[in-house]
Amino acid sequence: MSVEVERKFVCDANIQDKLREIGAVCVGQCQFEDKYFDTPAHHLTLRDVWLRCRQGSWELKCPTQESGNPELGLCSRYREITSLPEIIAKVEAVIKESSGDEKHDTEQAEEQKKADRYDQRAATEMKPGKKESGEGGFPSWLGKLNLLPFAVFTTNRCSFRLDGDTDLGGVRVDLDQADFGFCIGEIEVLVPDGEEMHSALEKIERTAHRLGLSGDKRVPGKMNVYLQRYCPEHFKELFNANIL
Ligand code: V4E
Repeated sequence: MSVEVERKFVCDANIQDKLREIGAVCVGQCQFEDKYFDTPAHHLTLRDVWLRCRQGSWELKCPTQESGNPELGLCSRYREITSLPEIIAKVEAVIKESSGDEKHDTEQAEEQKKADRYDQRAATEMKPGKKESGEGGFPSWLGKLNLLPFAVFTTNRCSFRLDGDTDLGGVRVDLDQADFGFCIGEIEVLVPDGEEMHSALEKIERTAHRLGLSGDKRVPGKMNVYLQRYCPEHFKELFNANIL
């Protein structure tokens, strides 16, 4: 398990030239589809927990204890889980914890209505017979946990590494172009779980400085913009809960 520390930035037209000027090397381009899942009542995203299937591989991003640490500044920090049994166990625990043991009947009925609407939407939106990981459509654990897709988009990514530069080893810069017409850059360092993040934050800061990034505000990511455009109610809920 590793922890991803990253800072997003708005890219201008010269970003690739600037990256090369500071010694970054393009290590490849790829395209991937992300499909994000949650319960109809948004038990996961309201806890800042993000479950996605990227090109058939499951990934879960969870906040760490330090996610609210002011030292993070413009950076964010998430634990990434990629082992499916661990993902299922964590998702189950988060849903259980956030739905609580007791629910009023009206609340349950409302949730069921939402689930039915969600089911109908998923049934019409998802292509029948499309493979997710096993044979024939969605894996059964998704159904058991009442998880349905709420966002699907494709990203074209160009990745750079700064490994040649001794003081910036391990820094990766991704330039993402999402298919809904949104571009974003990310400076990212992976830190083994349990290790301190101070040097990762310093490397990110130095890279941002060398790239001439001057903004002092957090930059919205792909999901932020996607939800704002296509799922405004979900976005409002997360915004009001200070998640986005
Ligand atoms: C953690 C999170 C989400 C999951 C997607 O994370 P992100 O790093 O934005 O996506 P991507 O495609 O770059 O993943 P990678 O390839 O790097 O693994 S969606 C929303 N969040 C929360 C969040 C937040 N609150 N603030 C910021 C700046 N980013 C993400």
